Amino acid sequence: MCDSCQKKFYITTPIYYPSAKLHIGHTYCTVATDAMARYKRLQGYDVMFLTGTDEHGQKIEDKAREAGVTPKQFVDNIVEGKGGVKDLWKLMNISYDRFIRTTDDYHVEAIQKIFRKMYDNGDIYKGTYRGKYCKPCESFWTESQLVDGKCPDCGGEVQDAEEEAYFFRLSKYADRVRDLLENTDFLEPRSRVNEMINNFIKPGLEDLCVSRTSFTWGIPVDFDPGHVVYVWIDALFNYMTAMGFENEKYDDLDKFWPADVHFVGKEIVRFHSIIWPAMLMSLNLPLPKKVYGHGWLLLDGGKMSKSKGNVVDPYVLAERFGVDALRFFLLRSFPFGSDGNFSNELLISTINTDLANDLGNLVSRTVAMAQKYFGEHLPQAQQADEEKDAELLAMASALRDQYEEQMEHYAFQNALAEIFKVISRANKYIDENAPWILAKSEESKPRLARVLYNLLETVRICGGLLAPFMPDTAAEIAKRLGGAEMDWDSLNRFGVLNPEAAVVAGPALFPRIDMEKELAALEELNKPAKPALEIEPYAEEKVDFDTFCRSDLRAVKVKDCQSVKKSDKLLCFTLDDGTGTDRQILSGIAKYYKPEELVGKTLVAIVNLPPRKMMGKESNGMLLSAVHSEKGEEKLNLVMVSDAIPAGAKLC
Ligand code: ME8
Repeated sequence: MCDSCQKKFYITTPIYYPSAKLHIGHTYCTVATDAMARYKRLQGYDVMFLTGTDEHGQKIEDKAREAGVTPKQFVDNIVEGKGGVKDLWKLMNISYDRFIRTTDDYHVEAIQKIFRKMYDNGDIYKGTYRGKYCKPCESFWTESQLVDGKCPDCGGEVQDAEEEAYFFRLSKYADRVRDLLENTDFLEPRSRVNEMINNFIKPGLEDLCVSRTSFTWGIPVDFDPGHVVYVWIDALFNYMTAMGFENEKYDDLDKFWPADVHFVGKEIVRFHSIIWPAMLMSLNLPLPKKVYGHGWLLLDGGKMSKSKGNVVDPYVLAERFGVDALRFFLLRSFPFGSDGNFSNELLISTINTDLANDLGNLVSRTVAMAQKYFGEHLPQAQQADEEKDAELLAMASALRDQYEEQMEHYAFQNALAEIFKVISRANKYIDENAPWILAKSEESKPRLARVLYNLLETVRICGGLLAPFMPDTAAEIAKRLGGAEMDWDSLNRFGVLNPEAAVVAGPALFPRIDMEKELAALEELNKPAKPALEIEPYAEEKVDFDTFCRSDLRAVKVKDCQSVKKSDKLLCFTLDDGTGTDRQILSGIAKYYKPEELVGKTLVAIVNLPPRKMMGKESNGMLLSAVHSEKGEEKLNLVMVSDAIPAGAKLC
């Protein structure tokens, strides 16, 4: 097929906010997107699957400060570090084609150009922002949008905010956006349209505040330093900058824009179905063809968070149950457009029922019988038996079309249900035809061959259609069927499998899980880890207050820090203690810190100890640190305080 005739499909996930490690709820949307991308590839589409991370904003700036690192170091660690976002997608077999980080240079430059364009065309203007701001959601709200005075998204406290800011003329696009939502299929499922109209459009769309001055970790407005671009503008345009919009890094915009579908969680539908199209309208750009707002995975009826422990850690779940089983569970158990209640019981019972019993048994029994009764190769099968085979053959042959119908509507659960109807039918067909009885006489061997061929063909079709959900399992099934063809065109035809192909038996695809034992093991894992800390005994002797107050504790800033020659223990600090004269302190902490990582930090020193010489250098005080032991190993952390505390401030 020539390049320009090839069917193209561009799909995206939300770009994740790397403020903490991802949980199974985040994994849900990416697995769904991956299944869709693989399905389209299977159909022969040239697919672009984009994912990435949304790395700016006050929350990241705050978290980085708490962690004592720069915002970039903070996000680098969560995105690229061990056990981070990219590692998780690798583990989950996510076949993304491109990964965007909003801190990538090309994106930053493109956003500056985009902001300027909307300023130049009059859709962004300068004004004063007065309203409410929800810090965790990074969202501005008007008084009327609050629910009981709280953030309508997360229910958290909001703060008063007033400052000079840039605004986007969202109100100008209200009618066009309303028309888009009400009169097209732009937003699905339909229930989300009602939410948007009732909650946001009907109360009236106000202009949107699109810059901030109270923090710096964002993309600077290049023509007005001090302002950073509102994180949602920065984030939403990722879908286009990653294709090359306003940058030279990529050149895929003509090929892939407009996107076929953005998959997004329900709480960010507002941004994708109101703000995003309005900004594209402002720039006269084509709109994405669809936004699909999926539901949440809930835990005990509430929103999931990492703080709920290991049960929601995709690493733990994938390790215990396998990546394919986990992927399958997520899309089989919950309708994509609605919320679903996650539980370990449901996970285990889904694996046991669908995968161990139905699919696993069908594959094992079919392959084992083919091998047992005919050695490696099946003889050419005789004609199908009109009466006995008709239903299975009809179901298996029609399966691809029924599956396609569901997949085209992102109804993953229904698509899988169609496959499992055929799998159940095939298991029943084994019982009806009792191959073990047919095997008893030579006369019925041709019929036996037909029965087994029908089963192998059914397994081939089901395996092929399961591939977008469970890629490794599908590959294993193909191998067991002697390298069976599973391309799209072969999946609505019965009779493709070469009976001569050598089937290969193997271990159970999905061993049954002992529910009780597994639940107990998970519960154990989920108990808060016992503190590994071995705490020093507390001092019995009391110190009177005046004695304590005689210790002069001060905030000091590290101007320089060097290793000390011939000492593997000591670091030599040059400190600003607020007096105008540098203070030198030696500290035996070389084992715990690299000198360069301490420069710029605000530490605490006791400064009225008598001077002491070490390795020929004078030390004037002592830096405070916390020492504890963990699993027999001594750990040390310097006491670091907020950089807002000036050098020389007395601590009491
Ligand atoms: O929203 N169940 O990032 P994010 C289902 N950076 N989905 C869930 C979920 C759960 N329990 N918890 C989270 C952002 N999600 C923005 C996106 S796009 C231009 C910018 C989903 O890391 C959530 O609904 O907070 C969202 O779609 C996605 O995870 C990323 O959330």
